[in-house]
Amino acid sequence: MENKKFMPEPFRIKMVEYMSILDKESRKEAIKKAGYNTFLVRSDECYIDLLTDSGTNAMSDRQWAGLMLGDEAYAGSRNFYHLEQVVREYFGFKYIVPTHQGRGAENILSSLLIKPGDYVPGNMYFTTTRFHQERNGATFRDIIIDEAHDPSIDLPFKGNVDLNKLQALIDEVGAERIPYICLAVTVNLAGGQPVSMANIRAVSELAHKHGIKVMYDATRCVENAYFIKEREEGYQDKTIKEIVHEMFSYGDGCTMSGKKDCLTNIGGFLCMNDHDLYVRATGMVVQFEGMPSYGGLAGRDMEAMAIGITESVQYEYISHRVNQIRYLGEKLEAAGVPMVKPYGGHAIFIDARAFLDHLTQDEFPAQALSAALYEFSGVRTMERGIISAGRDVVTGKNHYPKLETIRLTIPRRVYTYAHLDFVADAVIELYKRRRDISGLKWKYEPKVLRFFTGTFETINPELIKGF
Ligand code: PLI
Repeated sequence: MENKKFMPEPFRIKMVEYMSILDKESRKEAIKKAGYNTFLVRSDECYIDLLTDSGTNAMSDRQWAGLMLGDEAYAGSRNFYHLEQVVREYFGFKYIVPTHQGRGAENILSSLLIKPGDYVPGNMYFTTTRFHQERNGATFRDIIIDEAHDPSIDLPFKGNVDLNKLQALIDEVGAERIPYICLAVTVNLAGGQPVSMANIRAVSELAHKHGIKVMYDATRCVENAYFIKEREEGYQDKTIKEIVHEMFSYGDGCTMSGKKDCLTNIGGFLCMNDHDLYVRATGMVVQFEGMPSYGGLAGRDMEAMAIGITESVQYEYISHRVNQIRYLGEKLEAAGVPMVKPYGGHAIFIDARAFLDHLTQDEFPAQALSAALYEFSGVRTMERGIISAGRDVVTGKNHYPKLETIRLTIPRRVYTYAHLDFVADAVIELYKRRRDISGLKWKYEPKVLRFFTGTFETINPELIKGF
């Protein structure tokens, strides 16, 4: 029985949180009031909330118990030393600087390593990560394999770096203008796609040959390790902990959003092996986050993060997590819903361009689909397409990403297979009515990270005709 394809949740429920179920008219009003931006819908107006897996994790009884062990001293909290010990043991980096969340670490790393005119290559952009790189004067260069931009290509390691692209950049601008490579494991915007250990090793070799640092975006590193165990020759008998440790052994440091794979609701950190960089990072953290022994976090949050890391590498936890995504993906695929393949580690990405093939990219198909799914069912998702991609900082023109998707992001340990059945039914029903969905146009376009707070109007009189 323990070999069933979809084993039930590997936890039982000790505390419950009731969800809101709004009627159709209230949902229509809510999404209109939010300017057709699901980021601006109130949490109480959502039924199943798949906006993000960031900070939405359910903590375990052990983590809640850990909160009571919070040492809220301004300096030298014992929870910091616990976190430091766990990160050293599991990630293998020498130094750790806690931050309030991932972008706090990105801010410090980018400010310390980038000079104006530099280039930062990465395996696809992430919104906040690229923002900090550009804010410090760097140009981001996408060096992911071409296949990652095609939703239909099914490859085991679609997050891999194209080494020729990396070499070409080094030849073009010179290694001295590339302070580091940002290597994301997994790649969020490619659909949660993993990087193979062989590719990590090869990137590290090439980068280090030219004196370029390898800094991981470790946000979803446990999910990456799970895919390596499942898909890469030679790793089947290794533990997730061993694989995570090996992945990081090839690099120089990382930024981490603890709100994802550390199984907490807040927190992050920056790691490095270089002592000088660590000293400079502590100089920055005191300016922007707090003492190097808390970095914007309460002691209890650091404790929860330390415990969360140890739980995240448990096989029962991570295999269930990835299988939940797969379960939802298989249901949608059976109904012909177009999706990014293969299914990633944290979310299903629906191909909004194919779903709403009557709209052009300038009519914001992903934004419209995300709004329509909310209106139709109360399920909240996130646009990951032209709105998230923003404008070129130099020309001011829109980026036109090949991937125009909505992300159905599964929070960790929060929803059950029964919830996913509801989500699948909602998407499949909406797919039958896809031609009724209107495109959108801007009402207010913010200058920075516009997807968070931008608002829209429908092009047709109704978002979903006749609904
Ligand atoms: O949200 P932060 O500041 O803790 O982390 C920023 C961040 C960095 N890298 C990656 C790959 C992320 O996915 C990420 C945040 N992601 C969010 C908020 C998400 O919804 O995917």
